[in-house]
Amino acid sequence: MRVIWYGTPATDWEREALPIGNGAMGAMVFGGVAAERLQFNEKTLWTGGPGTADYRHGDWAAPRPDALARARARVDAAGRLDNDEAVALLGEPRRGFGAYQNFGDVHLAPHHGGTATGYRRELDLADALARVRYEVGDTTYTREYFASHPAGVIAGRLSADRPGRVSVTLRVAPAQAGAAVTVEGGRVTVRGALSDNGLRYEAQLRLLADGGTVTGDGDRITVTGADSVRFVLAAGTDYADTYPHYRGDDPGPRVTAAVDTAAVRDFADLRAEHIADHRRLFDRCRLDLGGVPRDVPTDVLLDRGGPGPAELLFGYGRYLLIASSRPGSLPANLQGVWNSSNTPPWCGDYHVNINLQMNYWLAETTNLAETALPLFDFIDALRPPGRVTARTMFGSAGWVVHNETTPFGFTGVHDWPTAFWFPEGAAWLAQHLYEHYLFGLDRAFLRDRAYPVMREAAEFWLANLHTDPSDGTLVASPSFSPEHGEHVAGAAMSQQIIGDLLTNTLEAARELDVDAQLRERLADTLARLDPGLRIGSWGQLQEWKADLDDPADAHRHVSHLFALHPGRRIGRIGEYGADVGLVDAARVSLAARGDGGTGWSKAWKISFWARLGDGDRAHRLLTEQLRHSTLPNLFCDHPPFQIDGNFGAVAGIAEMLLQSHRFGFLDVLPALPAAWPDGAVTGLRARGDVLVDLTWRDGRATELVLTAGRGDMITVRSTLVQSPDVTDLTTGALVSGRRDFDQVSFPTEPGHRYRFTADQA
Ligand code: FUC
Repeated sequence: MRVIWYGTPATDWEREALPIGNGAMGAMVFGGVAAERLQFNEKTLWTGGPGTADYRHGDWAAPRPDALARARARVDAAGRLDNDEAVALLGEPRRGFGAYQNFGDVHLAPHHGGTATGYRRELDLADALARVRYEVGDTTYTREYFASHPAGVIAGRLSADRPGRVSVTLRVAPAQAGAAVTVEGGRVTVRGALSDNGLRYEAQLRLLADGGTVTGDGDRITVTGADSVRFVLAAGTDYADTYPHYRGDDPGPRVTAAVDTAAVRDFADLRAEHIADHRRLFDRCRLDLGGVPRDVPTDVLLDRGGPGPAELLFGYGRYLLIASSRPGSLPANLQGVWNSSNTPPWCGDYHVNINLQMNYWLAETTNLAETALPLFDFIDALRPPGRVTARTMFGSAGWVVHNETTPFGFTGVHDWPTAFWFPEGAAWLAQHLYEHYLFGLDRAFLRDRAYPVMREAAEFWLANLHTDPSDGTLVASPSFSPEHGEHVAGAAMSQQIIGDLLTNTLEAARELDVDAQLRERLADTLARLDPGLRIGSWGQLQEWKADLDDPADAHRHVSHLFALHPGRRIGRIGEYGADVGLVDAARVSLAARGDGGTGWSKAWKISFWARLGDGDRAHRLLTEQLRHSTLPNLFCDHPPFQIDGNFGAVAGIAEMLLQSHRFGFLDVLPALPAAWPDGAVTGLRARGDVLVDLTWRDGRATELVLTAGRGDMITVRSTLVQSPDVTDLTTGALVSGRRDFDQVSFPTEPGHRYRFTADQA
């Protein structure tokens, strides 16, 4: 079952309305009987950046080489820098940062009198359709909405099962002051420029009725006695992701072309094209825990618990990523694409000290690699301003981005003591490009897109690592464990992220056989780098170089476990090279942090426990998230609504079912909880371009089918491994492998499918 549904209309945007989106645009559907509302967004509608009164280009990166040298000297001498002092030395008042904006609302007032019965409001995750259905007297009314990526529009249709029964008044209410609304011949146009930065925007809606009469009056259109009514809506701005001006063409012609092309098409065609486009991505991966009864509304099911809500959350998270991250627009922000406020929490921005990264953790593992392309475009666009910041703030090569950023290339700092200093942002983002390569093995991508980004981020750190006078290791200084503690040298997360970047860059350079000199420098630097992996007095993995960790500390960021997830330095027990001492220390630290936290924090802990092989504890965190950090519409509640937790939970579930952190090594059901004794998953993706379909009964795998994209050696660890022989389904032949306890290694042929079954022995 991949439908979420409710027996009443939504009244609350955050808790109840249902999201649709095509990557660039999003809408929240309320489904009111007498007053329908679709709040809508377009992802580039942002204040801030060039054109903002208090913004001066490059201001965030005022040259202060002295400040950095002084901060480092203070840390060297005293071991720490108080957060307010750090801000006084290194901070800048944030100017022209801006915020993600609301575009407006489409209001529909159906005129049918009478009382509605049999009401149902649903979101079909597989077809990406929002539906509303109810009866008034002898007539059944149906509404259907979708956001088409190929057509670039949001489309809706209101119909009845009896002719001439659809009468409705429609108007579009812009959310921006000064917007001009015009209505002409079934077309509503909203046009304006943001007063903050002059960004031009335009939305157009075209309404068409089958039968009946259509009249325009002031700012509204009224349809009377139609068989059905349909509309298409497009929106855009003159934003472009190009430094330093960030402006492109007037959106008017694009928006006109999108609505005019879509309006003349057969609605059924438009809908079929949309469904096919969505299903091409959505259907690739599917989790079945057998727990979603058809007749229980989603809000009731959420209260009941059991495997059903987890199964829905998995499908919903993948649905949300497809709806909020398609090529051609910005990546998913803190709220994906959905935002009803002009002053959203944290500006609805791109936090790169965990949140933006978490948004994409599921992209590769749940077989939605294309949805990561907007992230890669965004990273590319950050490099030119990031270079300016590296040069002016650090006097160095490379590119850098700090704690949070915007579509206008904000790569500097601000002056909030607990969240301003995080020059590791670029290094962490670069990990996503390398992972995209490890999953898909597209060498051209590695050479042309991933490696240049990685190398330039590595150059920044090669220029900025500092020799710690206390032990001669190379450290980041000052360094700040996200939103926790003081400014020190070599906080664990800084060191682990830098280690990850330098290791990946070295691997990539070797793979591409380029940059021999740089490879030497990387290897030398790695040998001297403090790895940020220390075991402290109570057996914990230390968050800082000094043993400062408090066992009673339940801070939501678990930054020092980066090396466990999403890093791979601390392997799972059984993975080649895993250090048992570090694994145990990670477990001690994680247990001490507890099962609480914000939505995204719980989601991260699902992946951590899965990496530690503790399926029941991972499941406990998932249950905590579903019970206490999930709203009735399944949006993750930080609080408030923040989408990273939705995406992080899906990634965590995938991590419970399959791990492949060591290239070529597949760990099957590494963290299956007792609460999911039976289930099946198809289309999970492993590094090395392998697809995995899996069935389990009574907590044990019963069938495993692998599709090898490339021919290579694969090692599989599973309780299913009983003999060294694997069936090649493509040829029907038995392939002889090498068996080692519960692992078997065997050669694969490109495109072939291989099966393991319980009775294969
Ligand atoms: C980080 C987190 C907060 C919030 C914000 C958007 O700063 O510490 O909890 O998620 O990002």
